[in-house]
Amino acid sequence: MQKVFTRTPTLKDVVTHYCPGCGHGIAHRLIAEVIDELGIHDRTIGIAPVGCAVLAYNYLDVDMIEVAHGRAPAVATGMKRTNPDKIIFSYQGDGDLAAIGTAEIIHAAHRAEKITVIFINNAVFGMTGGQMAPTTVLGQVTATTPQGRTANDGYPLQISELLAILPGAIYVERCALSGPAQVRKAKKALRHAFELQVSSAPGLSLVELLSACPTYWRMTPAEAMDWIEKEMTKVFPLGCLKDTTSD
Ligand SMILES: Cc1ncc(C[n+]2csc(CCOP(=O)(O)OP(=O)(O)O)c2C)c(N)n1
Ligand code: SF4
Ligand SMILES: [Mg+2]
Repeated sequence: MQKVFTRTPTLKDVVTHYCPGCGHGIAHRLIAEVIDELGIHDRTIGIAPVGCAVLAYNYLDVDMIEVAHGRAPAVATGMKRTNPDKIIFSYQGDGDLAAIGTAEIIHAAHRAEKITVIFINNAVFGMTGGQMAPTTVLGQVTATTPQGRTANDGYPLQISELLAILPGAIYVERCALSGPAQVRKAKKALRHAFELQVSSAPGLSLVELLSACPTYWRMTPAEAMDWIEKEMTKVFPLGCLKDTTSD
């Protein structure tokens, strides 16, 4: 019998702790596929975040380290500068990257660090119980905005747009893990981001992935996918915000 589908080797054959319908598992699989397709398994080092993906090193079969909340771009800077032949990626949630770690990501991009950043935007602090994140959309009910977020709580932070204006950010794209067509686009974007680092492109690449958190959105997995496409993309439009490497 001919084998037509198999687990990509960099994705470990283990049960994950993620809730049903969570986007983290999809993101992990895409990253693993890209690493295997590019043949960079032996020289890739990942940085796991503080957040629901804190155990990412249990699922991705590459060298990985865990760093303090939000500090991944600073640690990635040191790793890449001392090991320029390695492929360094950080994996960060919106609480990690767009709240406590805002300074680190902005300055890493500003310094044009040659790293790849994967930014999982699920519009909440998942790990700590679904509190409002900087990316929570107006009207969204969270543990800390029980009546829905208002402008008084701050407007949703569009961090990819902010980063795209920095010369040191050479590639910034926003995709969504909301269905097969969007997942395929997300994989293409992740592949491009890793390829840029493989080719020693002179700056930082970031792929933002709109990602479901059915548990704290209080939705079924199917409703959560729908909500990404109908509501989240109004605030976080999909597409390539910047690619200095394309014609
Ligand atoms: C220095 C520090 N401050 C706060 C926390 C508590 N904390 C743990 S995870 C987290 C937010 C995680 O949210 P996000 O990065 O969006 O990841 P998600 O769980 O949604 O994937 C916070 C505030 C911490 N662990 N360390
Ligand atoms: S709480 Fe949300 S982000 Fe965390 S594992 Fe569950 S669905 Fe995923
Ligand atoms: Mg989050």
